[in-house]
Amino acid sequence: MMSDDDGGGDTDASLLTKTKTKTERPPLYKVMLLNDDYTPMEFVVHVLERFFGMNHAQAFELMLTVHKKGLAVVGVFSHEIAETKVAQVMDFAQRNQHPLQCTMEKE
Ligand code: TYC
Repeated sequence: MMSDDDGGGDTDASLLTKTKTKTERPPLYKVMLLNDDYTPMEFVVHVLERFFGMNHAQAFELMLTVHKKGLAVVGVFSHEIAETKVAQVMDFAQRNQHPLQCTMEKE
């Protein structure tokens, strides 16, 4: 007989695991630029324009922030995009023989 069924569907905790209904957003990563004593300011400005879509004024301002504070977040992205940005900046700096460092960190 079905007399002890509460009619509520999948409610027997001893047999079923609750279905996860929350949609978790993927983690975001901060991409940061680090200051150094050798990379020319104009090169950093160019990097910010080229890889982070900034206009000249925005790029110049952020470059100065890194120069004065030691580092700054230049953007927040998904893991894959952040990795690509870091690789592009590091490759471009290396090819131009500048010690510019770019890193990523989970937000
Ligand atoms: N400090 C460098 C200079 O005086 C400029 C610079 C800015 C370098 C930002 C790196 O991420 C950086 N030439």
